[in-house]
Amino acid sequence: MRSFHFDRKLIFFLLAIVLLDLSAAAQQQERPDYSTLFDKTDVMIAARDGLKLHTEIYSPKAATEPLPMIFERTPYGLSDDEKGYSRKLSRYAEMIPEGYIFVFQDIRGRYGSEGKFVMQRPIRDPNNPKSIDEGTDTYDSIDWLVKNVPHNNGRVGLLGISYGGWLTVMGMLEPHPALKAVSEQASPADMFLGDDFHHNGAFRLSYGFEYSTMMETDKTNFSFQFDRFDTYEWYLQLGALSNANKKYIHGTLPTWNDFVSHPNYDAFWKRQAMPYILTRPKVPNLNVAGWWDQEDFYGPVKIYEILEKEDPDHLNYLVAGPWNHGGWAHGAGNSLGLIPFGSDTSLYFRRNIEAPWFSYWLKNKGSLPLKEALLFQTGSDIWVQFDSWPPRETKTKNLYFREDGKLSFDAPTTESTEAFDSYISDPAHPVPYRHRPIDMTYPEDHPGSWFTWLVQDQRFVDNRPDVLTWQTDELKEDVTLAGQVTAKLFASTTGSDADWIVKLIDVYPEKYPEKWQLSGYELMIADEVFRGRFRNSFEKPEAISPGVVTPFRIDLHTANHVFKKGHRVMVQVESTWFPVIDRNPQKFVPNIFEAQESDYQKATQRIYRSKRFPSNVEIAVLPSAAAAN
Ligand code: PG9
Repeated sequence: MRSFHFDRKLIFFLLAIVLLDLSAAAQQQERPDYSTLFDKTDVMIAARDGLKLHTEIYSPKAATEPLPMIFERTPYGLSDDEKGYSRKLSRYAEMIPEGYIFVFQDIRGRYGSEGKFVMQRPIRDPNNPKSIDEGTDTYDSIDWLVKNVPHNNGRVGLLGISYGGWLTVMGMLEPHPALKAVSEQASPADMFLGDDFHHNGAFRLSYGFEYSTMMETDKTNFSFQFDRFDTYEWYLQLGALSNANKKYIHGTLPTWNDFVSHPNYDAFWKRQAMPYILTRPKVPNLNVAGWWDQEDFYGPVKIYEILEKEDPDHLNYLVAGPWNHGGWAHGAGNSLGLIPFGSDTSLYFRRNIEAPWFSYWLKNKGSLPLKEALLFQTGSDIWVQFDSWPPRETKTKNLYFREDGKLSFDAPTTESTEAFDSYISDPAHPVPYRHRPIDMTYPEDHPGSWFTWLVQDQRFVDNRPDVLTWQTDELKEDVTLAGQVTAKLFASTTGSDADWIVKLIDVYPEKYPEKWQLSGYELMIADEVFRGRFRNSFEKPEAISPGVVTPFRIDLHTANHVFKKGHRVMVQVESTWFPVIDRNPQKFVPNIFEAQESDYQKATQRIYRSKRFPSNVEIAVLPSAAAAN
């Protein structure tokens, strides 16, 4: 293991920009000398328990009036450049000209701040006046800032991405009166059901292992030293999950130990899950999500949904764009991987949404940049305003799995209950989730394919016998998906537990002159894994009865996408997605983290497609008139 005394995520962004987005790279190279624009003050702010938090304050030299403060808290370091100015300033290029005081802070136990880091520190006991949490640290810091930073106008905006987004939510639960606007961006909402550590109870192995190693080995980011480039091989050789502690981490990582001790959706997961924490919004909040966010897409959409339930003052808003995790914060955003979007979507967001959002609430300037929900529609590459998300005027349609690999809006008519497609799922040869070699999640020296795996061409698994595919004929007209996608499988296994991975895919025409490389491309629009043991309850897993046709309902979340005329719609089903998802032993054991090598077994999976067992993917479709608006 080796230490990195910089913000790896920020460094990734710089690398990614160079390789993926040349115009943004040019911008990056022209990064201004921030020491000519800002005076920097380094302070240690005391929280209510006396513990001190390292904080950097950047005040514009040219200020002519009191200014609001933009506050960002992070566990990843402030990443100062050679002049001691935080590289975080570059992220605010579109807001800097408007005049803000920028404040960046290391959270408790990370980098320059005192104390002990606790992964997603639980909310304090409100009956104990001495208790602290990230919310009180935010409150105490804002209190100090408004009283002590010269020439501030008494208003604070709080934002952050991912862990920073989660910190933003913590800061808005009991907001300081000076907190006037926030933007939660890609915050996780539920680490058991849909964000970084598990999806529907299935463990995100590579992410869980590499992230807890990175965060809990030292105060600064650590990087696990793999002995090979292709981590698919490494995780396969790791074998049963119990080997991680035995061979490598020896019980030293609290988060890993929590994974092992809490294999089900128990109080540990619920106490940090947003449905159990959030009530009504108390400050204006702009939720931001990326359609191809490889870490936390579930989170911001869920947070928006929860806050929307009771929002009488209309404080809750949503933006979603064609981005990966945090992709809106850097670069132009005119493409992701090979997929072009026809315009600079990230720049558009920063200039036309994010900057006006804060300017409106913190400076009383301009008007609100969105009415309710502003979502980029992929496939047609346009921004669409919605007055609710998901929209109310959709109809559900079902894409049924049919014989000979056909996918159809017409339900199967066959009476035979024996109509099914089948494959053998072998934990010794799991299906890779992105094409190999699978480099580590956050590589040090190159951007890595973690950041774009959700847009990788799914043809890389076409030749696998353990991946089933159904697809429609060429569409005769556009199909506009706007809202919920749900897979309804009728499946059986010869094992007593099974994972089901379902992908909804847009298949480009075989000849695609607009961009030849995209001819026949298979682009994932929605995807998810479901761990079969949780089909009746995430709290109490149950074995699957071998050989019995069993229904599984899998939430593939929402999407806003046009399957264009001439494209096809495809669904793929498989039972492994390795190593982002750990291998299900396929034999029911009480705790998969304690499974033995011998518990992992092959299983024959059947996906049924008869009148009685009509496996399908249900999509919310906008009628054509509404779609055209
Ligand atoms: N996805 C990261 C994370 C957030 C919260 C908890 C754990 C991991 C991140 O990008 O910060």
